Amino acid sequence: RHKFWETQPVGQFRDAADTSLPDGAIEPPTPLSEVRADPYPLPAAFEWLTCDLDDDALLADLYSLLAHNYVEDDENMFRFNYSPAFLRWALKPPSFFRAWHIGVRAKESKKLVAFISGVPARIRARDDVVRMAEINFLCVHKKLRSKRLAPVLIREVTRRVHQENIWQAAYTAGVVLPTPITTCRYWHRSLNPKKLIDVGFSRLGPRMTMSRTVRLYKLPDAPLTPGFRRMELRDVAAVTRLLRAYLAKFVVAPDFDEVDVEHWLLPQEDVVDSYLVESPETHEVTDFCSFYTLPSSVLNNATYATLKAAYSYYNVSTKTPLQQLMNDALIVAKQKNYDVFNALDVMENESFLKELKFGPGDGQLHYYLYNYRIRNGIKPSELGLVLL
Ligand code: MYA
Ligand code: JJ1
Repeated sequence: RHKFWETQPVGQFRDAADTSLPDGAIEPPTPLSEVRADPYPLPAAFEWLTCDLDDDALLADLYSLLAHNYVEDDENMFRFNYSPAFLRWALKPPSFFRAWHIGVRAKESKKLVAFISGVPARIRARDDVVRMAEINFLCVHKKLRSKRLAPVLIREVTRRVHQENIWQAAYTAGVVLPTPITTCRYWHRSLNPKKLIDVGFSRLGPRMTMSRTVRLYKLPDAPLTPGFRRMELRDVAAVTRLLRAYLAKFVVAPDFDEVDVEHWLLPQEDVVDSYLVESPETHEVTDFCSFYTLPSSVLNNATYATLKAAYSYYNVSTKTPLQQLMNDALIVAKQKNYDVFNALDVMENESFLKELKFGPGDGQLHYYLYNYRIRNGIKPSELGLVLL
């Protein structure tokens, strides 16, 4: 059934019932001298290209490949449209490896036709902090689909990760592969319901008019919690303490230090936004919320070309109730002209989704680990990891 995935060190569907297999690495590391030294062969018309994302022309080519060929919804109405600035942020975290930004181009035209990337991360599974690669942005041009290029890209990124003495990876996909550690649902909170309905992202509910719908999703003009403000560089230490304490509660979560927090959570316009609550009395940072910006192209609509979507990222509440904190996140997103606020049912998100008028989407997101078994998997609420 899975000619490629059956050959890989991932949980196999046939082992699902076997409770004797232990948690942890599925196969041991091999000596670095045994890691294949040269790139896997590509079909003759193509060549590997290690991408320099500081090169604006190359970044524009990657942006364009993804804007035209990356992930769509099940009815092909929308396609993710990651911005160049977002791609640079996502692919150049602290200690990134340039060799893990892997393109394939046509030898003759030099056109970029496929891509896969990894970035390094420390991810904790139960009490085991593991150096991993986070694999993302796997993309093959629409004209080159179903030619078994994806397995070559995956083997090549695996080889380059192994060369750094890293033997595990984390990734997400909309498709079912062997074997998810958990399966999450997307939830959506309308901020601009009229546009969402016009582009076919959502529908007018039964017995609802447009004006009733607009009223239903109305939000205040400014955040309600006293002390709610944008995160700044001076907050990195406090946010790191809050986040580390919170993520410790989950079975699988990133192990963030201050360097990671500065990169992944310090606000960058139209890339990532973070807010916190600073107590007006004690000036203590007690709560934190964040979202990243991922527009989608609207395919085949005469009026609108893109949807501006915010995606819930990491949120921590110790004093402000999570529901109130996320309501303030919705308010700032609305003020910044986002059309929709999306969230997965990870961490404690279930506790606010329905109350804040999120509705379940038609998409699912499956989470995977490579060469790491977690017996029986976990529940979405036990997952403390959000990939971009
Ligand atoms: S998920 C986002 C993936 N991208 C898209 O969905 C964009 C639109 N689609 C495409 O560009 C293509 O359809 C892709 C497949 C490139 C997805 N993850 O070349 P093929 C397997 C893993 O003939 P194509 C993300 O970025 C499929 O089951 N495997 O197919 C995370 C089959 O294998 P098998 C996938 O459609 C990526 C084989 O590929 C996926 O032309 C994590 C068919 O290949 C998928 N999303 O191209 C990658 N889709 O026969 C794994 C299909 O066995 C990382 N397949 O069923 C693993 C860890 C590596 C590092 C390890 C370090 C230690
Ligand atoms: O965005 C998604 N679905 C939308 C649009 C559906 C259009 C028709 N297919 C959706 N809308 C309903 C919203 C409604 C708002 C008011 C309240 C009730 C709900 O459901 C879905 C997620 O739900 N997105 C996708 O399908 C995109 C792909 C998701 C898989 C991503 C794989 C990522 C790989 C990462 O590395």
